Amino acid sequence: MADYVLKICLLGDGAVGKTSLVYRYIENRFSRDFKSTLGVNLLKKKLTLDGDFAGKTASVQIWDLGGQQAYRKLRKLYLEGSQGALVVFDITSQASFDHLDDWIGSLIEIRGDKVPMILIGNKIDLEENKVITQEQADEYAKKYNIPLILTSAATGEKVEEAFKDLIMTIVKTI
Ligand code: G3D
Ligand code: MG
Repeated sequence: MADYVLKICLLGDGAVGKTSLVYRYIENRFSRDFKSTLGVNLLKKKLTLDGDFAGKTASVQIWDLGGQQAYRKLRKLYLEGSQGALVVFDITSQASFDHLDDWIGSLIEIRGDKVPMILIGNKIDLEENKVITQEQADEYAKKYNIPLILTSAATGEKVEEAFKDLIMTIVKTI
């Protein structure tokens, strides 16, 4: 039995890379052959914590929701009981950045404004197609007072850190 049993979720538009990030974190692989998530994917990861929590174990349930509008009705169910979220946009997609308010708003509405969140700018390997600058992302993160982490599910850059940061933030609030 783990010392902590947590439930976290991934939020953000379709195609920002949510499923790829989860897959990278859990399997440490990247696959282009995924089907886009239809309903909700439920995955589990067990890990050993460090820092002040060294030696403690956590079992983390990761909820990965299809981002499409059709699943909006599922949002409430999905967000209830979430102890924290990775809120993901794609640095090559203006729309995914513009919709962050909507995702964060839904989460805050259900879980309150103290719910741990990390803003993720994914696909940093696609630097040449970047449309959202680091400054824009930083400014947005400051508005909600949440950390920003730039990741690539393709190369694996900062993916483990992103999940770990969220998990540690949650554990510290328990
Ligand atoms: P979603 O779960 O948020 O809907 P997916 O997003 O994980 O299904 O990813 C959507 C597309 O983006 C996929 O490509 C996937 O391979 C790609 N992708 C995800 N993360 C990254 C990344 O960090 N870098 C790059 N270059 N691509 C990424 P396809 O072509 O299958 O639509
Ligand atoms: Mg998906």
